[in-house]
Amino acid sequence: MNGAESLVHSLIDSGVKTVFANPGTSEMHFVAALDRIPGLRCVLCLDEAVVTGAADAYYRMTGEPAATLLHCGPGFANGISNLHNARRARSGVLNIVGDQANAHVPLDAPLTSDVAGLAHAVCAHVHRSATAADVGADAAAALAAARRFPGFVSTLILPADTAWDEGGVVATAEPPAPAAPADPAAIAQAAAWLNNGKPTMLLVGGAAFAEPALLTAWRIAQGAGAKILCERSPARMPRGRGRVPVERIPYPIDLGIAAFAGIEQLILVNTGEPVGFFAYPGKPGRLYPEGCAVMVMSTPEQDGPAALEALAAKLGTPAAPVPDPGPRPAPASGPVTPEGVAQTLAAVMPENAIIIDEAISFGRGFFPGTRAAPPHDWVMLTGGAIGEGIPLAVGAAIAAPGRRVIALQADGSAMYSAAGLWTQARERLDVTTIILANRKYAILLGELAGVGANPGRTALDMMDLSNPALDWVQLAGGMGVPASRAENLDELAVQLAASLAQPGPHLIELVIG
Ligand SMILES: Cc1ncc(C[n+]2csc(CCOP(=O)(O)OP(=O)(O)O)c2C)c(N)n1
Repeated sequence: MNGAESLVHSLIDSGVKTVFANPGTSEMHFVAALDRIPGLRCVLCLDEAVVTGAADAYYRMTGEPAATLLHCGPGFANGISNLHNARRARSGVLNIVGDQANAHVPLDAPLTSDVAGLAHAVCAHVHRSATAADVGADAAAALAAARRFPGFVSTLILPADTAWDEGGVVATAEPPAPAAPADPAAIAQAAAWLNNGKPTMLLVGGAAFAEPALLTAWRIAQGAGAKILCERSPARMPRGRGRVPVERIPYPIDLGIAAFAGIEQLILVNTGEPVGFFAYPGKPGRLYPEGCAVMVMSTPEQDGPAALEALAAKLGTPAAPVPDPGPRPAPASGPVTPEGVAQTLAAVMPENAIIIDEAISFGRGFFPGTRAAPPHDWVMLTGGAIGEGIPLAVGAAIAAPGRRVIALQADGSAMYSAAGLWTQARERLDVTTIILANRKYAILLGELAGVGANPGRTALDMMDLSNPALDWVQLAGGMGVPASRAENLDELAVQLAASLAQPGPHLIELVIG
């Protein structure tokens, strides 16, 4: 058995099921081993940002790391922005990066680069195999690192000789340890704060989004008369009918600060301190008021759901029904507005849909309008590195067959990883992408004003995508994804319903005037 074969056997024996891949010469023995040893679904992606974004979504939907196959430092670097997003989502991802054979590194051939240096920027675990005999155990260790609660990005660098040399030894990853419990003293302190009558907020994130933890958090807040908010960009949040109406920290700095106004005590549950997405001249970096007391009830690495249960028990919080969001709306009609898109979405999305949200500025109002939709999961861009929506849709559809994926996709962000549409077509994935075609970097126009910069012609041109206008119907069609264009909400409703009734991918270019 060579090193590559030991790697494939070790992955399969350790429970890995899926590889998102963009291979090169140094990975040929690994690719050949994938061929010989059945058991892994291999998904070809035509850009590494698609590979890594798909792996991120796969973890968010299954709680199990997928493997990625990346080519040398440059291939890894192409995928780094979505590994950054995966790190922010606390997703477990196992990267396998082929590299120059160990003896070839000193010759400084063209693709030789500092893979480990690049990997350390986004990974919790980085290891380079020394010999074929090490590869199996190294893979098992890297996988165990990716699975550590709540999930980490992990990289195994596989020099070509360690793949082709004989002497591979199969190894199996140790199962992950359960999440560490929160400190009982922290839970007691949170209970005391919620009982002392001061204005208090629960800020919830990460693992505490899992049902029923979010319901428990909401019940606690209702019972104690506290406010509740969730982190700005949830990795995955259960939403729709029967789910609790928890709002996100707003993106614009002034709204973010306003959301915390008057709060004197802030309790963090599986999330960090709330801070501005960026610094703005003359504005605070932290969103909560000066003098507000802050405590960590559970860190993102601790068992937030159990901590919330313990807190509810300590407080004697009664069960509370989830508020009725009212009747499911009918599809909206007329000119395109964010509220209208949300209404149409709520009207036509199927039960148990997965919503991918890289809607950027246009999507800020989508939460309230989708409360009366059937139960669904909402998956967001977590790390602010745009260009993950289309890859997330790929990974979610592969992770959750039978569930419809609807991607709300801003046009500028879509261009970074549009190649993912090809994988959607090739794998016949049930994904409907709605391109929000405002033909500009609208969010940056707001940011220009926000930082107090001068909006001259050159600056405005840097945010204009209308010259030439992108033709998404042709772009999608050229990659095998059937597409249509909607100019108003009536056309959106018809095209969306038609796409949901058919298997396979579809793209709707929604023109925003
Ligand atoms: C990887 C990366 N590159 C650049 C940026 C800076 N950036 C933030 S938003 C944005 C434009 C987004 O435009 P679009 O996706 O069309 O959404 P809209 O602003 O129109 O809502 C850019 C370029 C970023 N956040 N991440």
